[in-house]
Amino acid sequence: MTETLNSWITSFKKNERGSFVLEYALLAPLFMAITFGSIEMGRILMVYTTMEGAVTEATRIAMTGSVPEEYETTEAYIQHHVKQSLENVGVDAGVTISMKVYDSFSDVGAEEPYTDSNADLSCNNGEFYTDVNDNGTWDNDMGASGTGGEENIMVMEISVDLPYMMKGVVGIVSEEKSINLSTSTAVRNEPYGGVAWVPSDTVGTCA
Ligand SMILES: [Ca+2]
Ligand SMILES: [Ca+2]
Repeated sequence: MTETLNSWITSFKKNERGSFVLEYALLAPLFMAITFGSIEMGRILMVYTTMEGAVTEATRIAMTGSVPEEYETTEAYIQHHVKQSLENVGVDAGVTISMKVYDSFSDVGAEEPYTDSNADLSCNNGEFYTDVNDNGTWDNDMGASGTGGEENIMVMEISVDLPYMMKGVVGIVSEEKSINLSTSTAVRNEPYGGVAWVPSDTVGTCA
């Protein structure tokens, strides 16, 4: 009886080991996907936090209209600061920095006004438009490039096309090779006594 019991226990242990190996084989890929996925998520979060820090610092400088030493313009400092911050977390490509200036918050992202004579909701057919940003063409966003002058509204946007580090793991759930991260902020420049940017009232015609 004891022998039978012992042999049964031995066989149960063997089975248990076999079942452990099987379970491990099934769970290992999942466990690795979770581990590497967490590393990837951590990296994305780190880059995003860096972008937010950079946009805050860049806006803080631009708002005061001051040009930090060793730089010719505020824009040059911002470009350098943002790129340097991102390089520190391993991002040296795919970075876009956009600085746009507007006359008021309500103008942010708005199109240049035009007379829609043929009522087709697009500027065409020789219709007149106001070239607010003075670039010689009708735009669906009237923002002029740059940080503007005192009391102007400035919108700063940083976007990064970040290639996945763990493409193999991400490939299980997505075919995308990179993730697009973007952060922006809109502020009113301080009345620092400089010259304000003024919207242009030049009239153009749409083709
Ligand atoms: Ca039209
Ligand atoms: Ca324009």
